Amino acid sequence: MFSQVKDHYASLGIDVEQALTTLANTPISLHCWQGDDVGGFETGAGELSGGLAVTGNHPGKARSLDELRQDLDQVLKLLPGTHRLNLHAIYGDFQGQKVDRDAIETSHFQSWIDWAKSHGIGMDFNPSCFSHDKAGSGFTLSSPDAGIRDFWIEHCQRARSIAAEMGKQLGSPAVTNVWVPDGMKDNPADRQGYRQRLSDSLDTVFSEKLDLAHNIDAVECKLFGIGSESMVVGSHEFYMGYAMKNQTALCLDAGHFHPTESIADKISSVLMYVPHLLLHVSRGVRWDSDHVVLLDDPTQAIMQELVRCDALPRTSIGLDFFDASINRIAAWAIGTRAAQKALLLALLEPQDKLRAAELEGDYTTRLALLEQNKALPWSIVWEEFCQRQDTPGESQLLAEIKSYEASTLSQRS
Ligand code: RNT
Ligand code: ZN
Repeated sequence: MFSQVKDHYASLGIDVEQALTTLANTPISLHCWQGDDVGGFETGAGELSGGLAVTGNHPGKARSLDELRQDLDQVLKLLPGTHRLNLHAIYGDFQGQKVDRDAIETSHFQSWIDWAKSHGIGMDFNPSCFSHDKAGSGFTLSSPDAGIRDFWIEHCQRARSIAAEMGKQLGSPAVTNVWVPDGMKDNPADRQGYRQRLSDSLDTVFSEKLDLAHNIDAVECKLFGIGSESMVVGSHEFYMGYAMKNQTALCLDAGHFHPTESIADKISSVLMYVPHLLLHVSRGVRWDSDHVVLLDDPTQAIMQELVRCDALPRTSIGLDFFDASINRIAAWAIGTRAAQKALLLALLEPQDKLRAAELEGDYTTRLALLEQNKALPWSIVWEEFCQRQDTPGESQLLAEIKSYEASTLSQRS
């Protein structure tokens, strides 16, 4: 069956083997925070804040580092290809000690680095500028209080050094993504003051030059959050300007724009001026930015742009969603696989023909080819990919998840 399908694609000018090789070589960075509802493992951890909210109480949430690793092991078995782990600073191995954010060190993350090494995967990292007393006012790096700013600057600087050490030990640069929740519920009187302070703080955070072979800095914007409806200091314009000026990577989160605004259209523009792109593949629904990724039109559009712009070598693909109303392993696996399926579909487009038709002004052919492509038997190619990678196909996925739920998740109470 597969070989017939492959021949059919070949007759349309599409190289299936090439697509599968690219797919296998494109890691997705798994966000650790889907496993425990963005809780983390700090000793005496406080409430989730910074406008982040997780709803649902499906049983089986990881309560410890060991449980989270156990879950990640399971998720990796459900995913074809080789992936990465995207860790937040609050997920350190703190061994029951109270380690404040301005005191984190590589030693607190060494067991994660070892874990990643044993799996042969890379890591990415994030300072955690939320769920903390010193973020209680809603401001961190842009706070009018110099003491608060300095605290978070120290945290972010340490996060970069830890990430560089991860990258060095694992032989693959860690992308360190700075996202801060800073913003205002109601109309500010001095937007510019906040933005100037954020810019100055970031300059200090990034002042130490790190080897790009070990660490890549990224900054993430947001349109609004719960409690920051009127202004987010780190808006799209702010960070696009900052990333261009300072040549950092820019993070685009699919859920951080107006509901009809697509990040797909931004990729070709942004990559003209910034060296690297980080994606938080996510799904916005009305005011929420973090639903489980689906094989839907926005996700396909993102992957199409990455392929059509030949942007994969300069893009890190991460995920960002958290759903506690369903089995968390299922959320991870289904969301990641949806992103991979969207990428596969994009890799199976007849690019040359589409471009030729477009350049000739033959938009009829362009439209017809795109529609025809949707009806091609791509799912056979996906099943072949899963089989070659020794991972469950679509029809086996749920049974695997249910069996892990019965054997492991349901034992956690
Ligand atoms: C929040 C940002 C950010 C966080 C994670 C936990 O709106 O999207 O990326 O979701 O860092
Ligand atoms: Zn995000």
